[in-house]
This record gives sequence, structure tokens and C-alpha cells, in this order.
Amino acid sequence: MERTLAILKPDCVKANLIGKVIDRILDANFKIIAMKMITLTPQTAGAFYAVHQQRPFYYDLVDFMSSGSCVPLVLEKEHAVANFRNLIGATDPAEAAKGTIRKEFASNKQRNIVHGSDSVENAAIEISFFFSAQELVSLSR
Ligand code: IDP
Ligand code: MG
Repeated sequence: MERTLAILKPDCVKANLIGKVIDRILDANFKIIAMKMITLTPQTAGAFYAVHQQRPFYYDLVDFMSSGSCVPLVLEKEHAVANFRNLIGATDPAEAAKGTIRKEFASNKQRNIVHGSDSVENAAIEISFFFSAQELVSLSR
């Protein structure tokens, strides 16, 4: 079993799409291990996306990610990282495959509804960014 970090971004929350997107995640057989609703400050959003600090879209991205509530989730499944990236589709919804979450719900390359970790290593780092050890206990073993 593998874990990945998902974030339902502020555009998802504002458009009342939390339920629909979570339905898609559960229909794809991911198990939700942890979930919360929070509002990132520009500082925390900036730290989460620090890897993109030098990119031209960085400050807009930080603005967007701190513009409202978001919903981070820890998801578990076999090959969760790659499977979840497949489920959400390409960064730009215009390029995302048919049937993916971003293709169906996202507005543009920045407001693309959902985050998914891009590697097992980054998933572990990102999960610990949002969740403490005691929030990650799974009882259904
Ligand atoms: P990913 O979310 O598909 O992994 P990344 O390249 O890691 O894509 O970029 C992180 C986030 O930054 C994207 O999900 C999107 O919200 C935003 N972003 C990436 N590229 C662009 C861009 O060219 N213009 C505007 N926003 C972008
Ligand atoms: Mg990424």
C-alpha cells in the first residue's frame, strides 16, 4: 500500500465541488486516511510550493492557494501516487485526458481543482506538511 497527498484547492471548495471530487476519488478505490479543511496563509502556501519559487507563476499560485479554504487529504491505494496523478490528469485541464478530474472540473492551468504528489518521496514530505502522526492512524488493517 502506498500513500499520496491530495489537496482540493480553493477553486474546488468555492465551486461546491468537494463532494463530487471526493466521490470520484472513492469511486477510484482510494481510501481516505486523513482529511481536514484549512485556510493556508501566503507563508504556508509559499512554503508548500517552495520548489516553484523561481517560476513566473509562483506569486499568483501562492495568492490563489491562500485565497480561501482548501481540503488536504491523505489517500491510500496500491501505487497511490501514480494512480492519483492519472485520475487527476495533466496540470493544464486543456491538456488533461478525457474522464480525468481536471478535465471535467478545472477552469485553467492555475485553477486546476486538485493537487496530487508527484513521487512517493514527495508524498511523504507533503503528508507530514499537513498531518501529524496521530492524524494518520489507520485502524482497518
Ligand atoms: P502539478 O500540480 O500538476 O504537479 P506543477 O507543475 O507541480 O503541476 O505546478 C504546481 C501548480 O502550479 C499547478 O497545479 C498549478 O496550480 C500551478 N501552475 C503550474 N504551471 C502553471 C502555469 O504555467 N501557469 C499558472 N499556474 C501554473
Ligand atoms: Mg507538482
